[in-house]
Amino acid sequence: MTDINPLDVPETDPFDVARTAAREIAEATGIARHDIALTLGSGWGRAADLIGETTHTLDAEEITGFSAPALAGHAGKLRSVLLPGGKRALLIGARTHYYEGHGVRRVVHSVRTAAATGATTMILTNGAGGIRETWTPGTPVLISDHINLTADSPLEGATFVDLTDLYSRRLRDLARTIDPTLDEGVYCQFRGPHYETPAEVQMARVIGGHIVGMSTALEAIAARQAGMEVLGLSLITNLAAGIQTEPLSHAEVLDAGKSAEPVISALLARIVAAL
Ligand code: 8IG
Repeated sequence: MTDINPLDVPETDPFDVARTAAREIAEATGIARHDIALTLGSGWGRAADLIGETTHTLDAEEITGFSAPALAGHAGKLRSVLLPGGKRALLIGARTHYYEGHGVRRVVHSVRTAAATGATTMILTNGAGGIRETWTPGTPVLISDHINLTADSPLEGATFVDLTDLYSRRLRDLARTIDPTLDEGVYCQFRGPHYETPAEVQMARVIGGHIVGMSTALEAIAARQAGMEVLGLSLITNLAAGIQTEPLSHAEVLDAGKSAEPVISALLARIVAAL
């Protein structure tokens, strides 16, 4: 671990950095290969304890390319978890958001590292705002597709990657065998960190969005580039600005996440067990 993050050096290959990080994870855990990776966003953290037996917990900062957590409540830990069926999951509790301004390489480093550990399934979870009035705070929703409003991409150069069925239909169907009431919608990634104006939420609605958030779309693109199958889940912690009449507060968002956490974490654990 040096002071300079190698991802910030333009001539460094970010995939080399991810391979180095994966090697360090393998050395620190003694686990040569992980099968599944999960990024646990706000509201989903409790799933870490329900999915299986955590055999190793690492400080993400100790691993090449990862940064210190920007936000209290976003624990910067990586865990290796033994699933009941014998598979290995890498739990990423160390999300770097685009709004932190460290560049998109750092945003997707955890996904690329997960792929380099061998993971072929990437489960991306987040807390987000809902545009559909029927989604009360605490509702988990499957991501069916996304609209990337960051005007950025994790792909560099002339790298043309198809994003059809990015959020795997197979995995969405599998999730609905666990909870048939799961609804789904299109996730709009805004840059943040401000929440949207009500006018921006109306724009998102008109262009086909149902969920507004500040993560996940860029990560999903990187996961697809790495050849992983992606499952996306949003916890609706608030109705988006203007859909709900009261102003949004980060405290309320955290509260909604806390009360929904046991239910959605149990749901996620059952989905992982069915993979
Ligand atoms: I939690 O309403 C959460 N994250 N962009 N908008 C955006 N991100 C969010 C929101 C929201 N709620």
